[in-house]
This record gives sequence, structure tokens and C-alpha cells, in this order.
Amino acid sequence: MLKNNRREVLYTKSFGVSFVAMGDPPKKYNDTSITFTIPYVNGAKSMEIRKGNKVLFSTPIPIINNGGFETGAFTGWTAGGPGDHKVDTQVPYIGKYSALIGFRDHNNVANGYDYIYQTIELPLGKESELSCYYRFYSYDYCNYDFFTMYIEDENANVLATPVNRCLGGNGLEDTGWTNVKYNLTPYAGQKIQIYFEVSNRYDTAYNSWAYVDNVTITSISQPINNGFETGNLTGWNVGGDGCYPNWVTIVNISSKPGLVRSGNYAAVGNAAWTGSYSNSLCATGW
Ligand SMILES: [Ca+2]
Ligand SMILES: [Ca+2]
Repeated sequence: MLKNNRREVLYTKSFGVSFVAMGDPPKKYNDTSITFTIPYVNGAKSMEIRKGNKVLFSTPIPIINNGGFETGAFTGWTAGGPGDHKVDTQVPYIGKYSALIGFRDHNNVANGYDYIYQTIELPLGKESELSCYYRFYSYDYCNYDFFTMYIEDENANVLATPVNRCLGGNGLEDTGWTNVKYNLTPYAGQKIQIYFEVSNRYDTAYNSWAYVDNVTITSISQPINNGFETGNLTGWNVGGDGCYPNWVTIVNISSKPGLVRSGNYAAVGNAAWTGSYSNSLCATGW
């Protein structure tokens, strides 16, 4: 069964397993291999295999669907525009397939925008990072044709533009496979679109096209207040062999710039004591 993030069942498939056994008590006689093609179900977050009510196997479903295009089709993606936008085998980054967008095979269309995108939902309370690879080919000069990557909300409003690239017009130029990493944590809990586009602007001269492959999103749970940016110890337990009860303190960058590596605050052990005490093992001062 496939479940959404509220653990509600979205899809169930039941099947019987042929089982041959010998003896008493029965010993398993053969192994049974079962292959299923599971449909793409929008909103499915986890998959379980059960025998009756017992969960035999459970796995999360990746946030992005078919990010390597290895289904050989745009499963999970939406593609459009006047250009090629097809899953192609000529220049994969990994596997057999990559996505082709732009005007490699199609004739140029003036002000033609060829694209693919996928709508995803980012998990709440986790940090998420997008990684993808693109390879942009262009005969055209800069500010004519672009490879562009947008992060959009689910209504297609642009939230960010991680990539907007044009090339030099020195014949056919090729960026080579180029990795993009982008922090999606600000959009945790939201639906967004990962959008790739090749634009051929102004006229029908000089073709451009791009391949996209290996689009992945990694989500990790971080400790609450891991950078101490609340300015206090929210989320943390404090203990140990300190010399006095409040031996961990928070410093801010304006008073102690050398002790804050990023952001405005850091936690410092045994550092705020400015008085005197008799235990020589305790630190005194900075
Ligand atoms: Ca691939
Ligand atoms: Ca052009």
C-alpha cells in the first residue's frame, strides 16, 4: 500500500503468493520472485508491504519522482513548449536516459520556451537540499538563449532562479555536465515546482538545447536550534561536569565575534564565569 504523509492509504494492491513446501512441518521448497509495476500516485510518501496486518517492509518514497528519467518517459514530470522536450538516450549523466529540452532536433521558434517541471511537497521540519545536473549546448550569443532553472510555488510564481546561463556564441559551446545544489529548507512543508527551461529568444537563429539528469532531493532532520540562533538553549539539555550549574552560555557575535562561526550566536562551555572560585580545573575567562 501507498500512504500519504498523514499515513492515510492512497493505493492498495493485494496478491497471493504461490508457496510450495514439503514435509511436516513444511519446509520451503522454492523461492518466489514477484515483480510489480506500481502506478505513480500523487502525494504518496511511503510504501508498505504487509502480510495481513503485519508490516514486512516499509520504505519512504523519494520526494522527487523519476529524477533520473530512467522510466524512459516523463513520469511525474510535466513537459511542454515548442521544442524537443523528450526523454532521450544520447547524453545521459547516469543511467540510460536524461531529459532533453530546447531545440536540438526541432526547428528554432522565435521566443520559444521549452520546459519541464515537477511539483513536489517538501517535508515539514526537515532540511532539504536539491541536487541536479545539467548540460547546456548553445550556438547563440549571451542574452539570446538561456538555460534557466526556477524554483516556483505551486501557482508558478517564481521564488528563486538558481541558474540562468547563456554562452558565448563561439560556435557550438557546451557547459559539460554541471552540478547544481540548492537549499530548499526555506520552503519546508510547501508545494513547489522544480522548473527547467531552455529559451530561444528574439529570432530563429542559432539553436540551443540542454540535458537534465539525476534530480534528487535529500532531506535530513536537524536538531532543533542547531545554530543557537534563538539566542538561548531552546531544544538542548545542559549537563555534565561543569564547575557551576549554568556552565553553558550563549554568546553573540557583537560581543564575542571570534567565537561565532556563522549566524549571530554560539554556545560556549564554561566561558561566562567572571568571578573567582577555588577549583583550579575550572576555566576562568575566555
Ligand atoms: Ca538518467
Ligand atoms: Ca537562438
